Amino acid sequence: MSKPAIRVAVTGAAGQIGYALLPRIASGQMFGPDQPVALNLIEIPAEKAMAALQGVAMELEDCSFPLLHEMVLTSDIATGFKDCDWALLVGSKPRGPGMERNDLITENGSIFVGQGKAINAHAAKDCRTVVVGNPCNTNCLIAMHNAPDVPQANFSAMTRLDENRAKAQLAGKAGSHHTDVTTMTIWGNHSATQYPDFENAKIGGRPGREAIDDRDWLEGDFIKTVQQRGAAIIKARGLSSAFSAANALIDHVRDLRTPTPAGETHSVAVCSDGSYGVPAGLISSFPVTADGSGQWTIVPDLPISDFARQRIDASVAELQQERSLIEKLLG
Ligand code: NAX
Repeated sequence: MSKPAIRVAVTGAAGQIGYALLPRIASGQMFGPDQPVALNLIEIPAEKAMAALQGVAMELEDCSFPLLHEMVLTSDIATGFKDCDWALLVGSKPRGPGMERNDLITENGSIFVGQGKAINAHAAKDCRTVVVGNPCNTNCLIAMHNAPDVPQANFSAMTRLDENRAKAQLAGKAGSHHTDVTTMTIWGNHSATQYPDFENAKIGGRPGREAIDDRDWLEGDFIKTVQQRGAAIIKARGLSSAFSAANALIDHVRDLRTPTPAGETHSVAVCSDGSYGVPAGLISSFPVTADGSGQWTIVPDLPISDFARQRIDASVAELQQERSLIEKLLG
């Protein structure tokens, strides 16, 4: 007999990332090849967005995915989050002309108040929420605070795309394959202040800085390239990263549900417990392992050099500043 379906709510389902993400969830790449899924697809009520969502649903139907059991299309968040086991919060407003990052933070923040409350009221009791919509760390903080009945450990924000980008850069420089790069941690905020930790990364099992004997590149171009990769893609494509973001979300969810292989870690922005000097309660990216039962742990005791400390502190300071802008949304 087949397993009961996992119900997955996806906001921004008619957007670019949604378009690249949904067929991969429906074909089993996020939850496994024998796990049926039901999709709650959530969009804004605008006629254009709902029409686009209908089109996406038609395409999903036309794929005849064996694992796709049901689709609910809605702009009502109570319906959208009803009984969902996973809430993937992808949708948010893009930055408009003349809009400052701070305006974006406060404008988008209110979306996550409503979504947090709706998850609290309507989702399955053990619902897991992943925030992708930017600024994802702070939006996750807002959603988490507005869902007080859901364990804080069930909330995370996505820095896996940054990890994957960093692995590709290190592998390229070392002349290795990206699968040879392990324990590649992104610390802090999913923003241009994030710190990709080359000192604790391994390439072919060797410390990254031994495999790449070019400290200037590691401290300079490597960090800058990873931090600025999103902007470089927008410049080249005229649109922000989409299928690489969808791919990272597949990796993020799959690796939170699967036991982490010995010696490996994944970058996940989770609620800090004060580890590594990151103030408790901030949603900050850490190296994380999962045990396969839904529990995750921040990897303890990694060495943090003075160089790394300064960069982590700078990114955490940005998270604190973002938090101060939306304090009133935390309920
Ligand atoms: P798009 O503009 O293509 O799509 C966003 C969709 O969200 C639109 O269809 C819009 O109607 C919908 N939407 C807006 N507000 C909503 C709401 N309140 N409820 C439901 N739906 C809503 O953007 P896309 O390229 O798909 O990117 C989505 C988000 O991901 C953006 O905030 C973007 O900045 C963020 N990203 C985050 C990344 C990460 O690594 N964490 C990387 C990729 C991406 O930049």
